[in-house]
Amino acid sequence: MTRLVYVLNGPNLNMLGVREPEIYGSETLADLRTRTEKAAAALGLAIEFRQSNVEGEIVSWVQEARGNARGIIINAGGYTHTSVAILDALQAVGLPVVEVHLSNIFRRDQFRQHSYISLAATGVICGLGGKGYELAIEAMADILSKAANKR
Ligand code: DHK
Repeated sequence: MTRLVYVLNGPNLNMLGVREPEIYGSETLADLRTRTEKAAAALGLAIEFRQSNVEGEIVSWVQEARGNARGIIINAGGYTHTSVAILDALQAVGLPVVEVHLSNIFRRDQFRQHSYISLAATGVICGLGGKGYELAIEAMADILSKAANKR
């Protein structure tokens, strides 16, 4: 059976390609989607790739993932540093979470160096641009295989 993983992207990630390319790179969100889909297909995962600028919509997608998906990969954009609501949703659904950021948030503004999302994440990948999404898929495939072996 194909294992489905939600890949959720937060605010302003729809602006990739235009938005501060020196920080976020020149790839568009569509490019990231293609990369992520290829990496997932190679490992036998299916993905549901989405982006929203609206916090509550992301909360609803996290809730929707429960029962539909095996895990969640999330780049919550600016909500990473502010959203107790997204953290609460991730903790409520209890699925494995891999957090990803294009930029190295630890080399940036102080306020970006704290992530609410990390409190729910098995691991965090940051600073590697679009490659981070491929690595997140690999990490999720490992997490899911280990969980399946324990059953
Ligand atoms: C994306 C954003 O939109 C920022 O608000 C975060 C993250 C970093 C990224 O690097 O992908 O601070």
